[in-house]
Amino acid sequence: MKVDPRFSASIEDRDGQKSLRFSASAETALGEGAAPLFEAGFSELCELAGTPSPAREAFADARGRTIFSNGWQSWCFGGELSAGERIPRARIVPNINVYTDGPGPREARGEVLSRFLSFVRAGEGRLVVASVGSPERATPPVSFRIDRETLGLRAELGAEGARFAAGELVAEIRCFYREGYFEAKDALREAFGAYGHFDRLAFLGSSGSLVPGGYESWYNHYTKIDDGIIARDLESISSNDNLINSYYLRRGKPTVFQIDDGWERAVGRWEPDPVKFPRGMKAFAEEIEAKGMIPGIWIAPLLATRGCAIFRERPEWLLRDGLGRPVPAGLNPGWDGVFYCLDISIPEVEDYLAGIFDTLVEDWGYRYLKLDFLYAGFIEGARREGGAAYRHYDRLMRRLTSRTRNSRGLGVAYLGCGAPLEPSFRHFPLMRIGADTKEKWEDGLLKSVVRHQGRPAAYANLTHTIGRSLLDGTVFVNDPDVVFCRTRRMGLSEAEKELVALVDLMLASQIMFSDDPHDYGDPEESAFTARIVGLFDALAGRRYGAQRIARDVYSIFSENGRVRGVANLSGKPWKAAGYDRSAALVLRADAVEGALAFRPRSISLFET
Ligand code: 9PG
Repeated sequence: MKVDPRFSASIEDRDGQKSLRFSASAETALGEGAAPLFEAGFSELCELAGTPSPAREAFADARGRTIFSNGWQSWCFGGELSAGERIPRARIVPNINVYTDGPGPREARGEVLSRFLSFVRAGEGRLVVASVGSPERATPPVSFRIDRETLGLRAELGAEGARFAAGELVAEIRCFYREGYFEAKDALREAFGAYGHFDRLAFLGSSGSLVPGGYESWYNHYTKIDDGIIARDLESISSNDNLINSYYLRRGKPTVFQIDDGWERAVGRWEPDPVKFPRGMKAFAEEIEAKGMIPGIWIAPLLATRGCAIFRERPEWLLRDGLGRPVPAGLNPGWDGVFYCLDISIPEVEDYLAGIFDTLVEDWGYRYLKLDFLYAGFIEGARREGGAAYRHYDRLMRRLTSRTRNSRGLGVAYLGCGAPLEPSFRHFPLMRIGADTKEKWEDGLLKSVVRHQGRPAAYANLTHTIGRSLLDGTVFVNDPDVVFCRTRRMGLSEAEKELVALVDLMLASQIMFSDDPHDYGDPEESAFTARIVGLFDALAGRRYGAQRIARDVYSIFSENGRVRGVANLSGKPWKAAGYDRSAALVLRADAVEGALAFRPRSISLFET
């Protein structure tokens, strides 16, 4: 192992894993760009992790192995890549890359860039590396660069502008080999066990099977919400057999009712839109609470659009480049086009945001806060107070999420979205781990022309939800985004909706929907909803895993081995033998020559 001379390394055994601890050799200031941390050959890593020799041989076959690539933030790709597969960078619309690029150089040809953690898998064997940092003090985000041919590893820190005292811990990396999906998962959970960060979500679900659920307004009304629409959805959610009422409310499970983007005057001006919400937002929180639900609200605290007051009144709060120009933080046709962000190194910005959170939680009564577009905290720019972005981000997010109970003693939860994964997990155990679901399978323009990996589309969403399932219950309580039961304003087929619902239940930990409960009740929707509730009941209470079998095809399995199946996200049937039709819980497959052909864009499950 080659360690950068600025750092010294020690290796210890912890939880049956190797813990590589790196600290600053002397007082150190990091300049521009990513700082190399260490390099190791694959055989060294295998040695460290105690990899048995048959597994090493299996890893040596480049076509039989996959490498896990974990993108920087929630909407980025996360999943296993085979030889030759790459995640494209967006083109034509450069501001799309602002969403997905993290700190440091882009992925080079011949390497897989994975943030925070990665693994190489051959068969059931996984060699895992994960940056666990320290619960005491935030450490910089770590990027792993894995040579696709040799599997050699380079790790680097995203800590531009950071200063470390002599002896200060800069990274703790865990390295282990495990055979089996659940074995790897358990080891990952132990690696992050010291954080105890799931405790703060206990009020959202009975411990053990923590599955928050509820309604959110985005994937139906989008920004076109108002007092009347929300009031109607709130009124109807408990009055018919819609999914949330059937599976959560009537059963007395904690249920969220969350108002999404569209309530605010402008993104960056966090006051109720006086035309759409003339009564303000407090009344809703009270009404939601009175109906026995947890009031939720969306906010993108770090953003500023041209239409918001900050832009005119506090121009000095905007993040600027070296020439003093505001730095674009992305592009959203639904708002003002290009938007900008705040300089979170400025203490007054922090106080201002903390004041807004006081209002949301204490004055208005919201208890489920969806903090969106958090990647903006890491955008490159000339921060007024200097220093490393990760420290400013950590300080600010710690403060904004510090209230875990309101003054009435009721629990408060925070959902991270569009958030840099490693810097966020300690503050946001509840985390969006993929692109938006969207009520259509694919977005042709964003996929093929722009090549946006985080495009809202069911296909991208499912790929990420399956791909990041190992992180669910270990690093995060994975929010897979919404499921759909509705038939109106719907571009997904019944089999696609079923695929989304079952993947979300089995491989992630939150079930939200955006259907209009007011509209509920056409026979197709009612029958589908009842069937999904039945399947949720039949499948609940077990742990599930998923593993890539081929491009866009995954095997699904329960820990006890009784449930097995195939999720086929590809556009072609997938043929496989060894499944018994008569044992099907869900069958979207046709018999062919002694095997089954699993239909495109569907899931089939069997129980023995
Ligand atoms: C509100 C929405 C919803 C949604 C969030 C987020 O990469 N993109 O182009 C992109 C744009 C918007 C977006 C996600 C990705 O949606 O995930 O749940 O809250 O904001 O504006």
